[in-house]
Amino acid sequence: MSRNAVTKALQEHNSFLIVTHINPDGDALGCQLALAKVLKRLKKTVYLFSEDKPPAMYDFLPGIDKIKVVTDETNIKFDAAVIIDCPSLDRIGRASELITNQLKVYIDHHPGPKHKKSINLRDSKSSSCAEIIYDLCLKMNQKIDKTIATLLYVGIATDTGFFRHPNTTSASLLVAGNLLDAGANAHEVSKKINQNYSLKRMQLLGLALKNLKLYNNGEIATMLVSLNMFKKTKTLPEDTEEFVNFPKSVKSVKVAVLIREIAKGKSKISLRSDKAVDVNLIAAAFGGGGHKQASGCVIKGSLKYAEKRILVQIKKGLKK
Ligand SMILES: [Mn+2]
Repeated sequence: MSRNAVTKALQEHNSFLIVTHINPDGDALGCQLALAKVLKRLKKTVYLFSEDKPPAMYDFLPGIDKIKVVTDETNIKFDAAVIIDCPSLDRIGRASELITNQLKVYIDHHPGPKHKKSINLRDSKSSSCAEIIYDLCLKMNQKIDKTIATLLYVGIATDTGFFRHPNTTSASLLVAGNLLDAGANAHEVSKKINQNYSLKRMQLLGLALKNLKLYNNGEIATMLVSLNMFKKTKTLPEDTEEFVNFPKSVKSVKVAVLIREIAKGKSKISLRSDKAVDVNLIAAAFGGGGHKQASGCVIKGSLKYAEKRILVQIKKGLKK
């Protein structure tokens, strides 16, 4: 039902703002760019904005330079806003200032609310938004060319942790297979995303691994990254992407926690779990969110304070 509503809205409007969440990931960026390409084929005007500059590891995505960061000078006119990969406008940062009374189309695979006076395409069975955009392309009879195939493949591959996370389904593998047939190159994508560590990033990982700690009989693992470590290794918070997989790799661990000091007294937390614990609920207790097995939040306070608070909440979750 809502898939039809979305394709109708895409066909009937002439100009679009396509936005996604702060700290965009492979799914967010891949979908933004793939949908933009389809809309441009249909002779629509498309604006792409992001709160944050896309991480450098995604520089290889075709068209990535078309995604602009919102500034005070940003002044655009459009008929409809497509909000991808996030449940609400408070996750898109300043791009929300650009949206006034235009139609809003939400395309997402996270659990979230049904927004009034908007089109809501929310499909939490899909591994990624890329899987949903793939469907929309077929519905609109849009050819999946090599560029679109690559962009959507990046979305599915990164959101499923390269087909390892619990959201990997036969449907996501089938779509990924079709994308390879359409010209995406699995090896190239994996190489560009997974084997792109700089020496300084490896050194940061070394420092972080040194303080990996286990709690609750080994069921919880935490890894802390301080401002000082960033400074010592000349790295940025974006250099910790995927670090949380290391504590998650310890055999006994059910919940892995990466805590990064992003400013003095401000700690950013990434949570990963196996099926035993819903980390979306844990993150929500601190105003964050995400999925059952992957979520995040920010806690005001030092690394140690944030660790203490999150451990209490996780232990509660493990008891359930
Ligand atoms: Mn996603």
